[in-house]
Amino acid sequence: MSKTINFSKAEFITSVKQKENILVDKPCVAFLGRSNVGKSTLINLLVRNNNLMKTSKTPGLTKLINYVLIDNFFYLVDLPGYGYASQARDYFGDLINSFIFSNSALRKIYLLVDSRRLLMPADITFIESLHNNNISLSIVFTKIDKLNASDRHFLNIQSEKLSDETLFYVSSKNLSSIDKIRKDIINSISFN
Ligand SMILES: Nc1nc2c(ncn2[C@@H]2O[C@H](COP(=O)(O)OP(=O)(O)OP(=O)(O)O)[C@@H](O)[C@H]2O)c(=O)[nH]1
Ligand SMILES: [Mg+2]
Repeated sequence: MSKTINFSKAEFITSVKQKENILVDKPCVAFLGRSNVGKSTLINLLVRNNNLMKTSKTPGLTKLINYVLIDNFFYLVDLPGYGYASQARDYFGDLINSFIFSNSALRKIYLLVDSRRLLMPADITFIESLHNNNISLSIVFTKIDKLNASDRHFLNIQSEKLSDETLFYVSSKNLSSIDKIRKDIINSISFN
C-alpha cells in the first residue's frame, strides 16, 4: 500500500453498547482478552498517547466497544474484557459475539494474554471459535516486564505449543515490539 499510516493521528469516535450500532463504514482490527490484560494500554502505546483510552488497575473498566479512528482510514477497537465476575455475562457475550462473528468490517483480532497467567479456558474457547470461523488472529502476550525466570520458562513452553500462531510480546515499559504490531495491523487492513 502506498499510503503511510500515522498512528499518532488517532481520534476517539464512539462507544457502542448495542450490536445494531457496530460500525461498518471502515475496516477495523480489535483487541480482545480477559479483563486487565492490558488492551486499553496497548491501544495507547500504538497511538503514542497515554491518555486516549482509560486504563485501570481494577478489572472490568472497559464496558463498551470503543472505536478509535486511525489516520481517517481504519479503526482500532477496544473490546470489554471477559472473565470478570461482576459483569453481566450474557449481555457482554452477546455484544462481543456479534462484533466478532457477524462483522463485515472486522479484519483481525489481537487476543491479549497476560504473560504471567498464560492462556485461560476462556481464551482457548475464543481461539478455537476464531479458527472455526476463519477469522484472522494473533496472540499478544502482555506485561513481559513483570516476568521472573520461572514465568519466562512457562511462557516459552506455551509459545512452543502455539507454533501455528503469530505471537507478539509487549510491555508498556519497553516499546520495541510496538512497531511490529503497527506493521501487522497495516498488513491486515491492506490485504484483507
Ligand atoms: N507493568 C505493566 N503493567 C501493565 C502493562 N500493560 C498494562 N499494564 C497495567 O495493567 C492494568 C490494566 O491495564 P488496562 O489496559 O486497563 O487493561 P484492559 O485489558 O483494558 O482492562 P479492562 O478494560 O478491564 O478489560 C493497568 O494498571 C495498566 O497500567 C505492561 O505491559 N506492564
Ligand atoms: Mg480496558
